[in-house]
Amino acid sequence: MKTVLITGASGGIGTRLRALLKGVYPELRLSDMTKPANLAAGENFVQADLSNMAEVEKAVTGVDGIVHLGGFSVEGPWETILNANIIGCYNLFEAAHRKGVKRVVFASSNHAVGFYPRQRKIGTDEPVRPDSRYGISKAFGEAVGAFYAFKHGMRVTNIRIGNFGDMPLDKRRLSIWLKPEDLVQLVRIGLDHPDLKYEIFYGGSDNDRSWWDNETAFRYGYKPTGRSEAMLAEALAGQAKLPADPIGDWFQGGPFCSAEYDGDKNPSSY
Ligand code: 15L
Repeated sequence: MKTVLITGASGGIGTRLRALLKGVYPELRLSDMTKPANLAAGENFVQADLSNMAEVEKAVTGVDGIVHLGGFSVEGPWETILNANIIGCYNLFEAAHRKGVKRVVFASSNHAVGFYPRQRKIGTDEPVRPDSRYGISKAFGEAVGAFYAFKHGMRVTNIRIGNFGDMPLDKRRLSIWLKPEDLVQLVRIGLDHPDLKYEIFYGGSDNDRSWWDNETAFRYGYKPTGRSEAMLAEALAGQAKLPADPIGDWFQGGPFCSAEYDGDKNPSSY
C-alpha cells in the first residue's frame, strides 16, 4: 500500500492517526473541509466536501486505500447527518469504486449497536440497534461497505469505534475505551491483511468490562495493548461529575440512548 487517504484528517481521531501512521505508508493524502495545520513530509492535502461527488472523486483518485473518518462525529440534526454521513459515505464508496481503490476502512461506531443493554455481550453478527440518527448513519455505512465488497470486490473493514483517547472518561468508557495505538493496529489490519474481504471489528482495547465479543478482530491478529481498568480511578472521578441517567446507564450507548427518549420507561426486558 503506497498512498493512503485519510478523510476527516483535521478531526480529533484524524490528527492523532496521521501522527501514528507516519512512516508506515510512504504517502498520506489528507482530506477535510479545512486544511490541517503543519503538513509533514509525505503528507499532502486535498480539500473535499463529502457531499460533493466531484470533490470526493478528486480526493480518492490515485490512492490504494482509504481510512474514512470524515463526517459528523456525534448526534446532530437530520439534515447534517444526511449530508455529511449518509450522502458523504455513499459518495466516498462510489467514488472509490469508480477510481479503482482496493480497500476502505470505515470508522463506524459503537452507536450502531447502542441500544443493546450493558448486561448483554454482543458479537458482530447481531442486528444493528442504532441509538441516534448518527448511529443510523454508521449502520448505513456498514451496509454501503458490504454492497461494494460483495458486489464489486472491494475489501472493506468497519471498525465500530468505542471511545478513542488517552484514558477512559467515565464508567461507560471503561467498557469501550480505545487506545490510539490499538486503533492503528485495527486500521493496518484493514489496509494490509491479505485474507480480509469484508469484516466488522469492535474498536475497543483490552477492557475487562467490555460488552463486546471481538473474536473477529482477534482472528486477524489484533492484540490490544490498552487496559482501561488500569485507569479505573480516573474513570470513576469522571463518572462522579455526571448527572444520573437511568436510561442511558442501562444501555451501551449511554447518553445517545437517553437523548430524545420516549420509549419504554422500564427497558429491562430489551
Ligand atoms: C462516538 O461515536 C463519537 O464519535 C464520540 O464523540 C463519542 O461520543 C463516542 O462515540 C462514545 O460513545 O463515547
